[in-house]
Amino acid sequence: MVMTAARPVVLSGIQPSGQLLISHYVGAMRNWVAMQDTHDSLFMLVDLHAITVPQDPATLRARCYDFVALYLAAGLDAQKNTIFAQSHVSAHAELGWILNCYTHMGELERMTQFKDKSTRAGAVINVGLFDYPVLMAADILLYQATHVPVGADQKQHLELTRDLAIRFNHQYGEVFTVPEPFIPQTGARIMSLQEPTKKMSKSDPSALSYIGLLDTPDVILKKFKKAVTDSGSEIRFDPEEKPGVSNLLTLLSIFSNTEIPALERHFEGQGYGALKVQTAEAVIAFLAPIQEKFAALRADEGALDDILADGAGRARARAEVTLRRVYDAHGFLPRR
Ligand code: ATP
Ligand code: LTN
Repeated sequence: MVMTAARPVVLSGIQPSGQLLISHYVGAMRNWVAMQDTHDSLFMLVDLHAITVPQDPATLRARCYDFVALYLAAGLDAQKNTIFAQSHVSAHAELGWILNCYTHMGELERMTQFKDKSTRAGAVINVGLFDYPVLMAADILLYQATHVPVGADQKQHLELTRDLAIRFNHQYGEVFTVPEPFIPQTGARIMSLQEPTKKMSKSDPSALSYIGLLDTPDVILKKFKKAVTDSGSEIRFDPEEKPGVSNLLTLLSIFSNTEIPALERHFEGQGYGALKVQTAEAVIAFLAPIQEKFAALRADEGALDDILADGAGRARARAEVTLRRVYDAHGFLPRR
């Protein structure tokens, strides 16, 4: 029998609480695609997390199909990866409950995402929003993930996941793998096009602040043309002094696959207008084939359901193994 070394396990997900944006692609999905050949990988539609803020059921359902089709269109292969919906695997909610019993209130009170979301004007603060990072820890620990590819904003949640795993293992032995964040060197925090000191985000009330993966070329060009830039006229990468220009340079660098110093030389003597138009053109060209594939995939919801059913079956089998060990560690009676 040939023994093959176990591949590192990668797991990540995005909440279908708004459109998928170029920032999600750059901060997270790009790495998912890059890791699928070398890692044992699971990618989720994090629908249980999405309802920590109010969602309209019909919109959520449609958006979930959009997400799966976009995951595939962006390059994830349903054969190589386990692609599934979090709500299809009940072990997530079950382990989330268990981990609640090991999480301190103060640890959750410190979370910047909770502080941001709970202090927004008109925010309804439910317990789920507070508890969000514990469910995320359950998502990761259930599969013994070694690497979690996310943007910089998720680092604090991953630190909590690691702390919970270490705390649990200390009490019960080596039940969980302690995961590492996998955060890109460039593009880990893409900024809003309207307020370049804030991160680009799908829940931003201004659609001008973000670019959706499904935005049309006209809309993309319009949004980049309206992007807020900085005082002065020089095109130079300097996130402190020139956050708007630096954000555009980061995007252009990633979507045109050109180093930033080369871009700075290219734009010598040119104005902000040229930078905006060329960034828009690079994004439009990059998204065109993804949007074309998306249209074909999205048209067949039955096929997308099949992919999710297959993914959930595989995920469930793996998650159950961890959950049984956790229940057993507590002295719960065996299920016959
Ligand atoms: P919401 O506004 O609903 O909180 P969001 O737009 O901030 O959502 P998330 O669903 O929290 O996005 O994030 C999905 C993934 O994309 C995570 O890995 C996250 O780190 C990454 N990500 C989110 N925003 C950015 C950003 N501005 N730049 C880079 N990566 C990002
Ligand atoms: N909190 C993450 C979404 C998320 C996630 C996960 C990411 C939920 N569970 C597990 C990685 C691994 C966010 O992006 N807002």
